[in-house]
Amino acid sequence: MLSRRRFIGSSAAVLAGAAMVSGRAQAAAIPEAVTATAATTQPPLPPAGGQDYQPVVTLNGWTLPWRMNGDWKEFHLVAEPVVREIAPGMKAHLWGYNGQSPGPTIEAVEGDKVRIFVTNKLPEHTTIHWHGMLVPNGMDGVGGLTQPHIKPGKTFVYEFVLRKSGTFMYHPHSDEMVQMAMGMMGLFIVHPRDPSLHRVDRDFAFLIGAFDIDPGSYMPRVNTMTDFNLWTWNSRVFPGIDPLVVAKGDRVRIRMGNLSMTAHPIHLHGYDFVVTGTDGGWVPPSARWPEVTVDVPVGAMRAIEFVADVPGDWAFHCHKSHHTMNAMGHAVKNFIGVQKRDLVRPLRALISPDYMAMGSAGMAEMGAMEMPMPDNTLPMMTGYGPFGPLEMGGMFTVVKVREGLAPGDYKDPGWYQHPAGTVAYEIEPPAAEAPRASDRGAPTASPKAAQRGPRGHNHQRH
Ligand SMILES: [Cu+2]
Repeated sequence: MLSRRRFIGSSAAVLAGAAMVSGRAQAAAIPEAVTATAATTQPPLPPAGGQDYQPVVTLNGWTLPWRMNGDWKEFHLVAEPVVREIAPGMKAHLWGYNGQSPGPTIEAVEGDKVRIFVTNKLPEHTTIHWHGMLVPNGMDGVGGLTQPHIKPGKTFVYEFVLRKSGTFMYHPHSDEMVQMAMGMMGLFIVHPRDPSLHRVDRDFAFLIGAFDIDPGSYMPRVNTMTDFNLWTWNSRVFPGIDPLVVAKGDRVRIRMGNLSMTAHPIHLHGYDFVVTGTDGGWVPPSARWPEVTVDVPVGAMRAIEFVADVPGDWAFHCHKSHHTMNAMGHAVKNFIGVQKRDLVRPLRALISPDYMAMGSAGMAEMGAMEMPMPDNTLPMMTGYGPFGPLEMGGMFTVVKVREGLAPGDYKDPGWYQHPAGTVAYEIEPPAAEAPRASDRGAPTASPKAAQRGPRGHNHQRH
């Protein structure tokens, strides 16, 4: 999926030999920019050049290839308009880097000298700020404060030494509200120089974002402050977010960075985990405690770890229930208990022939319905599992823990096959009516229940 045209190999070799050439002269040979066109999770990029680390898997994303130039690792980011598939059935016209939003993940090692070329192909100026990283002030990327803005068509070079390992982000600090609302962000992972430190078997990473895109349209509203309608992980929503596939027994890390406008309490089923890192660095073991939900504040990263010792399809989602929904009108009234059936005909005459009487018993029916929708939009709640509709959207995916997966096998293994006798089941007849507080002293049956017979009136409904 990567259109990886070859780097300018000859000039790299020549420059590597010319050790006396100054940084600025070396920088004149810009590495070619590698781009991605698809939103599928790419296999991790194994370490090269004698370095050892467990490479990250960027959910629905990819890692940016680099080249050595002397003792510098060189990367090339291109800020540009992109088309991102948010989920099958919807594409958004965003701004990003190297063909996608978010941009490619940059991966390097503590102590590395990195040189990052940033070419601006946007219609307005931009910069890149290296969030959480310890850089010289003039490399901090704050347009107007630490550097001039990068004008359209121009290329700037950032050079710094990676002073600590951890999970970081990059994003513009230039017309920031607009450029982040348009999807400009990326991950920057720095692995420890000692490969035995903080080692895990599978290491996943994604960025948390939000867009406000009217159904039937393609561009985010960039002035929206709170009322977003697409809650995204790496600019994807359920059912477009790939599963996190892990082998039973693996030590798993999931790194999450939040560049949206609100906090996200991210919840994992089936396990407790510890927060092992923030964008400030690694959390000392003595300061970790077990959790099942971690709130990821705005402008922050959290890395969680657990040992995947229980196979299954474990839900993994934001716990704000509106954030596991796709585009919806917030003016929808609560019709629970209202019998709309008799009103459908007059309402269809009044509103639209497509009007459907919905919501009298809740909104679950929306998870399975087929209603005419505008082009380029997604159902509010959608997706099917082995037992029926999932009624989810937005920030939801599944951690799939399986026995016997080979290291590096991230292929979707399909739905979990539950061992016999381990799935919640229906019984017949229904349980007896519970005693009420008003029955104090007579807990066996109220006089009313006695009139209905031993099974209670619930049975009549079957
Ligand atoms: Cu959320």
